Amino acid sequence: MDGRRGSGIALAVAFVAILAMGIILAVRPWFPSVGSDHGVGVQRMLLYTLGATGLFFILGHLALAYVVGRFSLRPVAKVPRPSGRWERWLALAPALLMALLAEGGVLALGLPVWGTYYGIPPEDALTVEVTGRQFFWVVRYPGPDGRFGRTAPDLVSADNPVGLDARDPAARDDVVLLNELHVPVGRPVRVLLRSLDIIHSFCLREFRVKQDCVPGMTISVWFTPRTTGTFEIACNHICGLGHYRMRGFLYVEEASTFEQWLAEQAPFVGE
Ligand SMILES: [Cu+2]
Repeated sequence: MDGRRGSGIALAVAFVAILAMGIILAVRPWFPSVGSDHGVGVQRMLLYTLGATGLFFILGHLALAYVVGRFSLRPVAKVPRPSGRWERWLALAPALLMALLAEGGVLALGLPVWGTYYGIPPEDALTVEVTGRQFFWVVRYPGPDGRFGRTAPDLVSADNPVGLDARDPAARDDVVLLNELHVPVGRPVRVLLRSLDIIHSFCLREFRVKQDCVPGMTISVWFTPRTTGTFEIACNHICGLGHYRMRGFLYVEEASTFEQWLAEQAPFVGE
């Protein structure tokens, strides 16, 4: 087999692989639809990353196929060797280009979204607290007073999943639910994330919301849901043998439906 035939076969294999990848990409929708404002920015960043790294992946493989096809069948002594300096540049230039295009692009597209998502939400935001536990989510609304009551670890029990302190006046109207989060559509929602045991990860994939819940910390993220419906709240961090069943539901409702629902919820302490 001569060098020309070898390179022909290598190129053919490379093109078949690219064609197969293209078909796979084309027939399968990759992402769930985007249901939040900041999610559009997250999506843009993900697609940019895929495009940039995908482009380098294909270029790298074409270069590899070319070199393999062109030089593999030649005796080693006849393969031209570049100078050391030229070799260093050949290694450095793609790395620099990759850093500039892929990492730089991700930072340019992602940092503003990051700043918004972790920043201070608008005044009219609804605040809810979500606490991860093995293996369920505890959702808490502050009630009409707008203040969350005090919680304490030693008050946590089977009947008191976040350890709400009934002696605190701010706790008396708090609403506590398990695996059930209701929010109004079109209004910013601030989620305060906590964990009572180990690290969990709060994930609303349609809204491009994902954040670890870390014991000892309260982490705030906010998003504005734009689509009504029922969505899954997944735990995105393997958190033990029951991780698979750590699953809640997010109900995005019209504002009036949400307000009515919230008004019907009995305060946790009063039960
Ligand atoms: Cu978990």
